[in-house]
Amino acid sequence: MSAEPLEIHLEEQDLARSLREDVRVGLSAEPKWLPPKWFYDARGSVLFEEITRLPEYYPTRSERAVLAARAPDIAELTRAKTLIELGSGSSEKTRLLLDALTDRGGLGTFVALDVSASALRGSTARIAADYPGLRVRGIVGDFTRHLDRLPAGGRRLVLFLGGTIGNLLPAERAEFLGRTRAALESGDWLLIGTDLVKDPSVIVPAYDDTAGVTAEFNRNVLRVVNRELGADFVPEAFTHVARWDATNEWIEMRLRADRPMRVRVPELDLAVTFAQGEELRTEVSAKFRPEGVAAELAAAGFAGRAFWTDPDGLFGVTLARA
Ligand code: AVJ
Repeated sequence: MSAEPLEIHLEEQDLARSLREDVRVGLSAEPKWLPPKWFYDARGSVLFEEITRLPEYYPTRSERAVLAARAPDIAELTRAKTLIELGSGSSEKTRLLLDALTDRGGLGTFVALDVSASALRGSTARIAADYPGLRVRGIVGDFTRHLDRLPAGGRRLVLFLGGTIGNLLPAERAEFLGRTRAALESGDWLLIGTDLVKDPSVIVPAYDDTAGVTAEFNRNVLRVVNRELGADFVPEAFTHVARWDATNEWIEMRLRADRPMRVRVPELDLAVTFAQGEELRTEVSAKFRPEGVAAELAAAGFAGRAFWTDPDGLFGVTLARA
């Protein structure tokens, strides 16, 4: 079966409006920041896929190890009829679950929701080609805003993998989990991947690789703002910074201005100045403790059913019931 045409819930205009708003607010703030969602244009999505194959970037491999070992258990426990992946990207690890759920029988529909139309188009087409008989739907949308658009009914299992929940700030996480719970019915399931707190000597290189791919990924947000809003950022004049925040237990990616700069954003009628050494925060990637994950899920109305890690204990996957 071929994938159905993408359902576009994030209209181009809508996307453009939220980018403008985010850039206006973030670049006017002190300290300056931009939300990580804007990394993922076509080039950013390719760079992210490259990151997942870097020797230093353990989260993808570790999560894959958990899913490879536990997919049959997850299929058995949930008996899902509908698999919904939020922030799906390439949906590569999802195949482990698709395999287990189709082996078990009963899976009818796969739904992928992502802000990146390019990533979604590729992933839904490949999955539709490889899983004949499965209904495959791609929804271009923002998982913080479009949860109400998910298909109703049918013993649903929602996947939120990759540790992407760590890119939300604690208050945003609580809101996201609450909305996810509200979008589900009692008895539906949530499978969520969380990178775990560990020695920063392991975490920092994962966000500051020697090949410089993460640095390019980081600078890509400036290219997106240049292209979409006519800004004149010089990406090469910013140094990639990855810093572990021990208090918040998260890593931050920043872009540090190498020299004083004045950047114009014509579409916003905005000019911003950077002092030499000034840093723009582009991403927070929180790391979790098992008890913290359990508490946040419980606060949102989920009941934890299982928590698994890879053999090295780097990454956690939690199965919870609505
Ligand atoms: C989107 C959560 C999988 O925070 O680790 C990778 C994005 N940023 N390298 C993460 C990312 C820098 C990533 N996730």
